Amino acid sequence: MHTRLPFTARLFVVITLTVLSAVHVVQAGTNYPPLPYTDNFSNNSVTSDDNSTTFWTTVPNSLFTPKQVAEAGSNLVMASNGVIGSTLVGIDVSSTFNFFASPLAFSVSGLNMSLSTAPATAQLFRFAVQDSGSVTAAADATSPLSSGVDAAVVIDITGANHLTLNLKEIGLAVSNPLLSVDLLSTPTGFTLTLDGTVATPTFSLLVNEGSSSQTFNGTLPGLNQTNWGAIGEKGWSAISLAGMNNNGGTGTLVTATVDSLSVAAIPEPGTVALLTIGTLLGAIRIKRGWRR
Ligand SMILES: [Ca+2]
Ligand SMILES: [Ca+2]
Repeated sequence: MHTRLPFTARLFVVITLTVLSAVHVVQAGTNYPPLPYTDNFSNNSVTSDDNSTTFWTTVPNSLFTPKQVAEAGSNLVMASNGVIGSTLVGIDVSSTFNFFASPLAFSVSGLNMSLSTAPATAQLFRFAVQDSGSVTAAADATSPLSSGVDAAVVIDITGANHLTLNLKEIGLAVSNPLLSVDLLSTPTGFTLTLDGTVATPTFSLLVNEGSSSQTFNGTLPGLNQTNWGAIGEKGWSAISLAGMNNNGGTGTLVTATVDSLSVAAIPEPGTVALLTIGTLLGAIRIKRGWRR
């Protein structure tokens, strides 16, 4: 036999469910931003992007001098005297940052650590594409795989021009680092292209070094969308950027500045082929026109 709950009890249930669903909405990822996306860090507010959308947060949430995450002169400035570092990270994951749905190119320009007082080997800039927001990709500078998020592709660049790429995903054993190289000269930025649309996901990393550049290609073996992020948000990502002082000594500071961050979808090969054919046909027409 069913007993009907008193009105106050039913009201309580309805209110509880409403609150719970509201909490769920708050925690859900975002469909912002549309691609291509660029933040030039030029509005003097670290938590809002150039579109005046509150998109970023910092880790630690409250920063005390000398730690800082700030915007100055249209640059993102991250300073830290410790291994935990100073991080700028997306508040939550974005559905448009899903490299399992379409290959994506993540670009950082204007990277500069020359203002650091820590030794070059202790200077660390960390960039990550990760499966949750408001947390670091990894807990500290000493290990790109320690705690932090469950899944991430992490790029570490030191002031001594050493670059590593690490992959972590819950339940996945990876032979990290997947890439470890001494760059030819000081990097000024890079474009990391991730493609999770293929059976074995791939990365391509173009590193700009002033007048020259280097490209590195590889695979992300075992990386799987089903292990990337929460239910209903599989494959959605947040981005983090951090300046870290990897045991540079008391009183020394790492200052990493970045001019801009952008994310763009890579056209499918078919689209590229069509565009190329279109360009060729156009060129042929122009040439014929000249002959007349
Ligand atoms: Ca800028
Ligand atoms: Ca801003």
